[in-house]
Amino acid sequence: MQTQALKERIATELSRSRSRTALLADAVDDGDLVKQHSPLMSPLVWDLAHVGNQEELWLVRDVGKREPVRSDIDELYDALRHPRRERPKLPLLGPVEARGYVAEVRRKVLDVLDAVRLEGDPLVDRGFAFGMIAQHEQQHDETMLATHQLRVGEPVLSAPPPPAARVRVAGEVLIPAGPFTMGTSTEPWALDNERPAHRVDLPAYYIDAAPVTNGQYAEFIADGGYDDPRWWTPEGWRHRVTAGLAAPMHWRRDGDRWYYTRFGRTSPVAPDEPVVHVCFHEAQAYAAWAGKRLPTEAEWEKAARFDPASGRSRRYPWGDEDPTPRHANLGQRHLSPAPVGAYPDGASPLGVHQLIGDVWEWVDTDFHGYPGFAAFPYREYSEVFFGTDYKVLRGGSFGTDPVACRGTFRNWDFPIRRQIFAGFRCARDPRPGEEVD
Ligand code: AVJ
Ligand code: FE
Repeated sequence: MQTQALKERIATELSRSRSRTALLADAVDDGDLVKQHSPLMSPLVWDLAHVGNQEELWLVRDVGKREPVRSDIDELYDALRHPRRERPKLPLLGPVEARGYVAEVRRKVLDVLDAVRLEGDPLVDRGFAFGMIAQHEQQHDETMLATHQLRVGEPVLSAPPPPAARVRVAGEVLIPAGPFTMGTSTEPWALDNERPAHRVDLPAYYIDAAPVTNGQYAEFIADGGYDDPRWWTPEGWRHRVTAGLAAPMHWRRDGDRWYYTRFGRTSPVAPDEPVVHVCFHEAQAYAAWAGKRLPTEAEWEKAARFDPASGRSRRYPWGDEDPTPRHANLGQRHLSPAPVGAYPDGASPLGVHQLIGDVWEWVDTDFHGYPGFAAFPYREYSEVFFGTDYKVLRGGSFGTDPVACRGTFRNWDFPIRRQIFAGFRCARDPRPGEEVD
């Protein structure tokens, strides 16, 4: 991309992320902005100043070599120093100060962007650090949206409903055996954990054509799935018992009907929407009950990116084109997942639907670096989380912005977490005698 076009794209991405941050922050009054709505989440005003602080650290100081705006507050907004539950007790910037701070940082960043050469140094080559910061802000915007979902009170957010189903999608898709390229070494704004591209050879497997729906999940509940340890791993069952899990988060039963509350509005659970707000253990138990399993991360990515016609891995299930509203339910345009079948134009060549958008999908893989992983530009983005504590999630949700969502993008969380916009789909090995080639 020409320098000027790239700089314009960066400016657009930075301003889009800031509009969303402002919308999510301004939707509540100052009392709600500084208060903690759940021990799992930061006060919204922490996220607000934290995105400004990260922007200052990387773009004002590191890339721009400018004087700090406020070096005295770095410590307060260092996520690894203070767990979320403790953040409301910190001497945080108040609403007026936080808004003033992020605006001042942004003015300087636009000045830096004007002057910078976007090549040479890998930190700025093809605009990487700016893309990283735009994505970082959008990631926090999804976190802020999750905080809104946990907030109690009158609804303050609204959006048009997602599109209706346009095609019937059901059953499973066979992904043929063979190698594919996982990860990327070329996508300019891909983060360190998505790199490098490497070959992975997989045996044939089946994967669900769509995420598991509320209707399907309700059958698991009705069949006593939450009361039968056979479906759960020992760790999952322990958690199911101690946490008293009985249905997805935000579901409530009234007689024989299920209701959920989303962003302050209660309605009957829509049977054809992907289930959301389940933890890894619930996903794993459902899959076992259904006679299947969760896909591995490699299986998910092959289903999403492998093009059987060319043998190549593409950026998205539909090809290399950036996501548009035609392809996927992304970007907080709607405040819920769309029904299964709503995005035929976003399907993969083999007919796997809604891999991108709607709900994050739990996969049965711990968060690790790919072969040849190198932390860049800081260990604290990914590397410090590698190990067996975190499970990977793929594909983004209705709350994820397109700039922070790719066929290679990797999210991760503890397997007990449910406040994120997470669902799943199932996979399985071919059965003996089943024709797979
Ligand atoms: C990739 C969503 C797990 O929110 O914890 C934000 C992204 N990293 N600030 C998170 C992130 C630093 C991260 N996740
Ligand atoms: Fe952050």
